[in-house]
Amino acid sequence: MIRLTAFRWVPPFAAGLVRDLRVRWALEEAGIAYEERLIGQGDQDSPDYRAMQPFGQVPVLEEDGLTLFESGAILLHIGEKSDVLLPRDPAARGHAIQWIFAAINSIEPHVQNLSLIDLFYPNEEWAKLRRPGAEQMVEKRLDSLAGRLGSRDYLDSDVFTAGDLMMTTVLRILRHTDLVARRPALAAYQQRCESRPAFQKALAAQLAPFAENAPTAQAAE
Ligand SMILES: N[C@@H](CCC(=O)N[C@@H](CS)C(=O)NCC(=O)O)C(=O)O
Repeated sequence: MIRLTAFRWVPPFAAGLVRDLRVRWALEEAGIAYEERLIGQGDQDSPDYRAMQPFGQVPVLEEDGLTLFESGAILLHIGEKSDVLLPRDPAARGHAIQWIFAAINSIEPHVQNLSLIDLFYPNEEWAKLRRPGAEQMVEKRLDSLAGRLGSRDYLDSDVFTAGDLMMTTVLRILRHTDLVARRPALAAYQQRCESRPAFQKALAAQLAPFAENAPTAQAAE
């Protein structure tokens, strides 16, 4: 059975955004059962874990002796098992893969940059100076994305693919802003993708251990 490594607990600002969500969602869309291995901060630097994930991050997928890190690579791997994620038609498949890369390569770096400034360094002088430019870059990318989406339901056609899955998880990182909400077509698109039962199951599965393992006030002292 597939084993997915995820965090046992993260602070609320990260809950629902951790990148194993993409993998859980893909597995749910593909109808593939999995078990989870939950790790804590101390585990990230262990030699055993670094052998699987050189950067000490999540997610990691293990399947029949294969170990994979990088959510994009994992999504492509799962996509091979599911026509829902990667359509059989070569052009549609190519486009789905194209949108996965667009999400993680053309949009996520800017979104992540803004999120780091806002969530980790909000009071730093350099961050206050950098933020307007960082936000402008995100706006530019979102405008282009909204322009391309137009009145379509999904990025490439009227059918959901792994490209939409990845793009939705990237847009979610902006939830502390109104940048998506200010673009109604994008907001509706995100909502459309998130209303899929597979997403709802994946999100609930990521959040469940966080609730169970939340540090108590006493332990946090
Ligand atoms: N490019 C990697 C990024 C993975 C990543 O950023 N994981 C975060 C959680 S969303 C993490 O493990 N952060 C902890 C750390 O970097 O120490 C992927 O897509 O899998």
